[in-house]
Amino acid sequence: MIQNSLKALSLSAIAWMPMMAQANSADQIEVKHAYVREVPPTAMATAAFMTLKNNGDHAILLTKADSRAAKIVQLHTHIHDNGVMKMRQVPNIRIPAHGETKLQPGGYHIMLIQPVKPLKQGNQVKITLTFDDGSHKTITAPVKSVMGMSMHHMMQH
Ligand SMILES: [Cu+2]
Repeated sequence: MIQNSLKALSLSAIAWMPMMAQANSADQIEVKHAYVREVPPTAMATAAFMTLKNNGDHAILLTKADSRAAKIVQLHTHIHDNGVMKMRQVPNIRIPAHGETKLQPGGYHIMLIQPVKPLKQGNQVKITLTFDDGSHKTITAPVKSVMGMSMHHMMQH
C-alpha cells in the first residue's frame, strides 16, 4: 500500500517538474487586436487577423490554428509571384523573442475555409492556437466589417 502511493507520488512529481522549469509557449504569447473579416454569405472563405506578442526569451512558432467556425483552418501568407499576390499555406508562423508578428491583410493570416455558417459582424469566433511545444491558447475574435478599412487602403494607392 505504502509502496504504491510512493510510486504515484514520484510519478506526479516528474510530470510536474518540466512545467516549473519553463513557462509554456502559449503562456508567453499575448494576442492583441484579433478579428475575423466579414465576407458575403456566398464567400468560400474568410480570414482571421491578430497581433501575436512574444514575452519570452526564445522565438516561438505558431504551428496550427483550429476553429469550429470553418471546415478547414490553415496558416497562410501572401507572396508576390510575377506581380500577382497569391496566398500560400505555411507550416508555421514565427514570433521572435520579445517581439511581435502581425497577422494582417496582405501578409500572414489564419484562413477559415468553408465557414459552417455565415460570419456576420457582431459574431464571435473561437480560435485555438497551437504552438511549437504543443501548448494551446483559445481566443475569441469578433467578426468585423472591413469595408471602411479596404476603402481607406484603396485611396492610399
Ligand atoms: Cu489565405
